[in-house]
Amino acid sequence: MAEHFPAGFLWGVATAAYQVEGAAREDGRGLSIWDVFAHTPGKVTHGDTGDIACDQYHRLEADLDLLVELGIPAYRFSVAWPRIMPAGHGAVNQRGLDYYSRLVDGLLARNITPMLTLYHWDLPQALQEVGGWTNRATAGYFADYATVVYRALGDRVPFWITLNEPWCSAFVGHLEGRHAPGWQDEAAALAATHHLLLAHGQGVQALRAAGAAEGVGITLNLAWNVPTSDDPADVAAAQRLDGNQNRLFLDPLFHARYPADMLAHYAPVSDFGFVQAGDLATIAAPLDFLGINYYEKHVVQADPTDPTRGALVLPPTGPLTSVGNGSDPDGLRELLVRVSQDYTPIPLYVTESGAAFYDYVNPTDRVTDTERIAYLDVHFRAAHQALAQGVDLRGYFVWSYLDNFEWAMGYAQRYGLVFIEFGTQRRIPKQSALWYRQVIQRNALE
Ligand code: IFM
Repeated sequence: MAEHFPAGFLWGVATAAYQVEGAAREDGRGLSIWDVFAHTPGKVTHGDTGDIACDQYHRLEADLDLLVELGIPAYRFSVAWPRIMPAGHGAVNQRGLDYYSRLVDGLLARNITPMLTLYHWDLPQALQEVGGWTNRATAGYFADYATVVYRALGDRVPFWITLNEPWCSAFVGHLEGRHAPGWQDEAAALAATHHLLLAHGQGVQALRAAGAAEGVGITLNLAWNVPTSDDPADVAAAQRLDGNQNRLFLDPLFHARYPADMLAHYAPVSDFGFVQAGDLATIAAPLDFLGINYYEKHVVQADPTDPTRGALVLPPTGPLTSVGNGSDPDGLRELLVRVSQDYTPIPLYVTESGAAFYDYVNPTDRVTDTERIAYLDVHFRAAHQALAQGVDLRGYFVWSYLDNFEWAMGYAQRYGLVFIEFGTQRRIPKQSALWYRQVIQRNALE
């Protein structure tokens, strides 16, 4: 029996500016923390950078035409803050706005719905030099930037996502050091968390003031954490990971408070003195939708040797993706149900879900990525089950449209529905892209 999705369910694909655009030094774009990080020896596999990436900046029309050919109804992209405000605040670079205006017009002319993310990790380097996300002022600059972008594109873009995955910006960037700015400082990660959330809240205020009566949201990457046993130590470890990655963001956004267990857990490193009166009310301003990115279930074991959260994520079992993730669609269903039951009744979108595999172009010039089809199929089914359980899920965006710059893993990992031959920039739709087109046409799974 076919599993049908509701009429109007929004199917799409997603990308982010630094991962696909290239043209890193063109038309007045300023430097971002990722330009600096990627150009620092040893930070990215093979020394790859986003200087050229998929060259979408120069190949925009062809990439938009390919979306039509693949039958994609919605495109989630991000705006590069340093293209719009090269110094992070102050002077606006009109050529940057013009590029995104062309992108949005190009989508609308092709009947493709734009979903815009304001911040997908490419902080202007000039702001990093005065503390980046550990500096409270960055939140205010973000709100100014949001106003500028909304004034330019607000009449044409129906979906506005303030931040993509603030957990990664805060913790992968400031504690693990695997992402820009590459710090390893837990107190800094916590300050960054708060200032990112504050930027979101002030950004929402700015968007509303500029006229966004609807279509404003944020995207969180949530993980499903389950203890490996019912030993209380394992249960507590799973709770800590859940607290760090999920509740540290969901609670302030939807309950206007930081979780008590996280405040207690982090007390030795931070007193959360960066939280000022009124901040939590700003952060918890009503939203119109929530984006959820889902990639991982964590099976968690207590680990007293882990200095940060006393937890070990056990290696996943079963078939693995090329970045070593398992395929755990149940986690997606569980998260969607949990968020809608415990946090918010607003519409949800899966704003990213996908997998990297060792794709290659075979002698008949095809990419037969059957693993990706299987992965997407079971995750779409999980989304369908969540709908059946009453979740107000409105759409699903596959990560990613194109193979692209996968941050610290450079071009070594391929998440795209479309294969990119990076030397020539040739685009080759994978079998999964053709399969996805059929899912979208039928609005159903076979
Ligand atoms: O490529 C990233 C994306 O930028 C944010 N979410 C996860 C993806 C895959 O790692």
